[in-house]
Amino acid sequence: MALERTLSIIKPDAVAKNVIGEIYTRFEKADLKVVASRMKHLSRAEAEGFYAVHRERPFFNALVEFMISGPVMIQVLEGEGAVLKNRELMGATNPKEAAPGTIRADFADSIDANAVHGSDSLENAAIEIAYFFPATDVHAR
Ligand code: RTP
Ligand code: MG
Repeated sequence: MALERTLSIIKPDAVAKNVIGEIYTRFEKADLKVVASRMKHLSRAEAEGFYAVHRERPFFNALVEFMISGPVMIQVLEGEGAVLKNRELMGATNPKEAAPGTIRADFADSIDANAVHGSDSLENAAIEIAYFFPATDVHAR
């Protein structure tokens, strides 16, 4: 499997619950390295741009409102098969359907407040990483 990078966001609900460290520990135990990170309170325009693929979906406004409700922790994760590995660590979008032991099963409250975002493909990972980080702020190690 190839070395990949993926974009992860710890959403406002999980930041408010003070579980940034617990979630980072899961990345580390899965051999994913944090190669960039930044806490940020997204503007409405930033959140709308980030989730632009969902603009026509019925949940778009609720999603944007939630994502700007407090600061988020944004990171680039690097590792073998990082995109799929991070999605597996996250669990299903709806925490009620997330497998036991996944981040969403353990920390998420609802399909809206679901603790984490992760890129869903290598192609989207590159787009999402560039959305938040200039190349000089991502550190190979
Ligand atoms: P994310 O992009 O945040 O990592 O989540 P995801 O890939 O698992 O899910 P996605 O389909 O990309 O949806 C983005 C976020 O929109 C909310 N959502 N609500 N009510 C609904 O049916 C519904 N579907 C999606 C979720 O908060 C999801 O994380
Ligand atoms: Mg998604």
